[in-house]
Amino acid sequence: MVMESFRLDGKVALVTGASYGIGFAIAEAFAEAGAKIAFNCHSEGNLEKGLAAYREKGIDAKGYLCDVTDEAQVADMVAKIEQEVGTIDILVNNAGIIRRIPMLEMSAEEFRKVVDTDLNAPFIVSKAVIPGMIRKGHGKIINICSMMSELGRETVSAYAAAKGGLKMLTRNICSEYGEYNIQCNGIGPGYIATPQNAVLRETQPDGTKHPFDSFIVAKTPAARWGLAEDLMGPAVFLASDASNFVNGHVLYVDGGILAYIGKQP
Ligand code: NAP
Ligand code: GCO
Repeated sequence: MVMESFRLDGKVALVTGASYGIGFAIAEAFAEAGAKIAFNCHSEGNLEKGLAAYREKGIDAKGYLCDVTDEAQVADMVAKIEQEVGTIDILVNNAGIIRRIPMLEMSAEEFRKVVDTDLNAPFIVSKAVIPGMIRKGHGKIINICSMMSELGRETVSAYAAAKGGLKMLTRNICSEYGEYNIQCNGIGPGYIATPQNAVLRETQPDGTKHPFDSFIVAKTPAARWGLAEDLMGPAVFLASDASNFVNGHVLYVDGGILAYIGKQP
């Protein structure tokens, strides 16, 4: 019954930063596979918008205001989810930020803020959720990594350092908790068209495409930006029993970027 192993019926999933964007698409896919959805963000306005968006999709998601970098808020959120939805079976550490600043112009505070959100927070949230997974005898943690878990580029030093660290945190959670039937894997999206990179896709004043837009299309064998929907199937796979012997792996969903030197100009 291999197709049954991809179902998430009866499972409780927490997707952080999921009022829109990649997190929302992953949570939508989990709901379609049968999971109960909890999500958070850290702005009241986006929480209401997110709840409305889930309702529009017919999903009874529970939303929580929580800054994932704040241990007390995370502990409070997890406790509320356990009371209101159930003990968490699936965690997606999706919440994240990026600051595109040349390193010599970036303050240590700005660097710390990115690392705090993109690396320290997945540690904090995973630490809050793993005890419940151990009690239940199973768990799935999916860390949303990046091309920058493998590659650098100008202006994203903090983000690349954090996402590289997140790849290794993924492997370490696998190593430390695999014996409790907890699988921790990463998804490494390529360039996915979301608000996070809208600035890199803006049409230029002369009506031409943003140079970065053309650059990414030339670097991607699929010759297109990814869509959040492209991550739905891989996320369901890594959240389901179909991946119970997959652990410590980062699944790159990038249209082939990491395999490709790029189209000749
Ligand atoms: P996005 O559109 O910028 O959404 C980010 C989400 O994270 C928002 O819901 C935001 O909530 C939430 N968030 C940020 N800081 C938070 C905090 N301290 N506490 C709680 N929530 C917080 O980003 P995205 O493109 O969907 O990306 C989602 C994840 O995928 C990120 O980890 C990103 O690094 C990663 N990723 C993105 C791409 C891409 O091309 N888009 C590719 C690879 C990896 P608010 O709305 O309340 O601010
Ligand atoms: C950037 C982009 C990337 C994507 C993603 C690629 O400025 O290069 O925002 O960092 O967000 O991480 O996988």
